[in-house]
Amino acid sequence: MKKLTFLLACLLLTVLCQAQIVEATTTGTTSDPMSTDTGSFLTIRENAGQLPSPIVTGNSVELCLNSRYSLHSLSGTATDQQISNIVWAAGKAPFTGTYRNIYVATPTGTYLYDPIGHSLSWYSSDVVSGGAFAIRFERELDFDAGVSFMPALLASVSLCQSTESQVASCPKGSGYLTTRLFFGVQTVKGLTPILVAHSSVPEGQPGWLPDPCTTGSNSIEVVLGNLKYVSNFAQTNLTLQQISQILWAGYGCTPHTIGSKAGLTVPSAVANYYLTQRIYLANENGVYRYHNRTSPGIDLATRDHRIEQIKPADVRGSLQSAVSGLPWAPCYVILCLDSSYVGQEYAHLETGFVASNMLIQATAIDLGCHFKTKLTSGEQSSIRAATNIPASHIPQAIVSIGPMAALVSISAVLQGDGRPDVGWVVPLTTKFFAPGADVLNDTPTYEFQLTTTKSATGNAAVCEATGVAPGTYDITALSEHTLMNAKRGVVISAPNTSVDLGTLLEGDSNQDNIVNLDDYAILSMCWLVSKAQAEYDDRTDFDRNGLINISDLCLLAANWLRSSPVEIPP
Ligand SMILES: [Ca+2]
Ligand SMILES: [Ca+2]
Repeated sequence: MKKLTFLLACLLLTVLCQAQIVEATTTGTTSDPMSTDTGSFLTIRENAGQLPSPIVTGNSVELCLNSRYSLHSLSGTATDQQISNIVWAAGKAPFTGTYRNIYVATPTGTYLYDPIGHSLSWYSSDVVSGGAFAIRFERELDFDAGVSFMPALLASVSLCQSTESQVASCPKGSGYLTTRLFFGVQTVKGLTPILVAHSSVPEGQPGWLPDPCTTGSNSIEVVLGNLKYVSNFAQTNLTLQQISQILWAGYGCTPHTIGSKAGLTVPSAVANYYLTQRIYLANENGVYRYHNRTSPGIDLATRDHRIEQIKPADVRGSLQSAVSGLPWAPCYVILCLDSSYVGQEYAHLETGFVASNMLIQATAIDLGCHFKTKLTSGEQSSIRAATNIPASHIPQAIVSIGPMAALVSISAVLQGDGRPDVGWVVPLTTKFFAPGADVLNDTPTYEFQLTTTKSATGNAAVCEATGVAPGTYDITALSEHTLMNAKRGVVISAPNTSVDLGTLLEGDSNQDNIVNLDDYAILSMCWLVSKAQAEYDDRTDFDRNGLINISDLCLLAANWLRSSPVEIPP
């Protein structure tokens, strides 16, 4: 059953947004957030377990992160809509182990959640105790449960409309069958954009991080519905603002307090904060330790937001080659646990919380994210050796972050009615420039030496360019003995974009960017010569049919005095 569920869940990952998000009312708020319908669980069962579609609250990822906190005494009754949004979010987390089953314990019994159908099915007569409902996870990795907890927690925060009778939460339950995430419906603190994670380092000084954003223009349900869990990244380094945002989302300070301790974007069992000083970042400038407490960095009553360089060298290549399955990325975050906490369930859960928040935040600011878990002891040693991370800090996961790379499908029409099938297999030089480029002289951002094939429709030569950072480009295409086409202001977005680069004009035998008498001279030297003959010059066999004849002359004549770049309209 677990395997079947896992297979079904894997299918889910290939189908985006099976459970359609529906827009809330025009005010952008929940449709019935104050429902006092005490028969909600009966409604679920009578409707064969189908949950209502999740609603869009309009609250941003950053606002929810900043407002999250745990309430430990939980009570109340949840509506179907509240359960729907929260369990739907849990089901959106990417898998990091071999299986994951999500259960919902309610006052009437425990149900198995089906993320594909967004429905609950009867599982057992175990009822929730100490809250309105609870989510239970069966999984291979504690890290994986942490990854799935966090979207549910943030979705619950986002359901807040007032400070009364809203969803509150607390992860707990070690020693039970599985770790559980409890929810109540009661008085909460509400949403707050007040930023408390300021850097103690003066602006511009080493270690300074700019203030992260706590508002954002996204809606968290939209972000969760389309998490950018990817492994292809563009080779574009992150800005310090992006790094600041990711680190804050993962383990940054928020306004709430737990006793004398300052709270974070993630919950922590008994406010232990297992990852304090255990989060490292590797980018093009070196390796850094993240600090969310003021120097020396261990006083949990303090708040900070800064990085400390521990190695001034780019170790990304070393990491990527040392760790199996680690994608190339412009930025790696290495989540470590103290050796004394390795194997401790809550510590591993917390590692998953941090990774999950980074994924959610990355998605919200249009970056992709990937998790590498199950590091071998050899890989852990290699990571420490490459980074200068202390020996007692044991790497548990690497979070890869960067702009998503796009695969660009390029098509171009080739001239010549008599062109044989093999004549559609041609070399194609494609360049991507910053908009407004002098495409004959400027240095491109990307250059690809590609070979085309004949399209399925038979009327174009097609090829693919990979690893392009999303953005707007001027794109050129050039083949042997053609002029160069240029298409301006092409918007490339991940994961896939198709670009039609028009018809490549034949006739530029000598590749001097104009079709003129010099090209005609080359053609005339081998007039009516075929491929078997010594005089054959493939530079002037424009239609690639193995014979230089009237067809080639007509192409040259048709493009007479045309020159590169040939501007292709958008
Ligand atoms: Ca020429
Ligand atoms: Ca020919």
